[in-house]
Amino acid sequence: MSFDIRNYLDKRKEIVDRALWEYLPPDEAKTKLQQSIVYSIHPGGKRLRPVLCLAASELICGSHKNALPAACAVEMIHTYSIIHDDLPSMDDDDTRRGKPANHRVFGEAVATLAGDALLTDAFSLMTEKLLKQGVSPELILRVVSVISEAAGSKGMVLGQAFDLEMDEGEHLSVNEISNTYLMKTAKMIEASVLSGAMLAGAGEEELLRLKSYSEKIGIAFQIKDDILDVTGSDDTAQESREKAGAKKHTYVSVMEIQASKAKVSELTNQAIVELESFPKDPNPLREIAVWLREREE
Ligand code: GRG
Repeated sequence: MSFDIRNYLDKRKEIVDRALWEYLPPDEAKTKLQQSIVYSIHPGGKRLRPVLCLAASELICGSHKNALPAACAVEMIHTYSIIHDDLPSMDDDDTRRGKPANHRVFGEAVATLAGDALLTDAFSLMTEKLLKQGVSPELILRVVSVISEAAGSKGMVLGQAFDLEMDEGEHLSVNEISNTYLMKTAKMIEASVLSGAMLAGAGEEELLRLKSYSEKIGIAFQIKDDILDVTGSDDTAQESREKAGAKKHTYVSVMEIQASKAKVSELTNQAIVELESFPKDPNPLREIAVWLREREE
């Protein structure tokens, strides 16, 4: 019987949603800051990063129990990044996920603080839960190190700084654009997969393969995002076309659509090859890579 990826994604998303609801309960959000946090964390989006974290853990040990706090942490960091990304000093977006952007509802100062809080609380919540679950402090430190490095000035934040240069119309080569995507998007995807695998007891060889898998799907995911911005018919795609105008360099503006689609396929195939040594069949990480290549939103 074929693997039902939609059902798999929905079930894992539900688990993440429930855990985030418990970590950040909306009915306890009394202050403006707390309301701003829950506004962006619930109901959230695809929950791709936490689902990858759970899937990587299941691939290694058959369970996602220890990975769940890390899954919530990467989603909280992702949520911080999109709140800040929408700010007037960054992309200056009015909407996110079909509703007004956080700063449009709570103001710029509170939105900035909500992002700051989500980034910091991600680590305190994760370490507290993992310690309670009996995970060793050494392993927790290793996971903190992987996630913080991916989020910070050598990862996502650096990628955002490169992205601002792309916004200014500075001409970048295709390699520079790919490197921006690696930093801005793939590094957090990589940290999601690696943290899940580490908490499941993966060995060094397995981690190397998963690192390569996630860098490839991460870059492919961002190129696919560019493609959907050009071909998509929803409001977000239209808004992003209008905002980018002719100025912003993206993979698609430099390489054109067909070559960009070919690159997404090539990276997806290479990512899947990295999974060959994992005996599990069906392998949800493989199915997620295919789903990301085929997605229409
Ligand atoms: C420190 C002020 C300050 C800003 C930093 C780090 C940062 C802002 C922004 C990161 C850039 C960023 C948002 C990268 C991710 C790009 C991306 C593909 C976002 C959309 O991810 P999806 O499709 O979103 O997974 P959903 O809505 O499904 O969660």
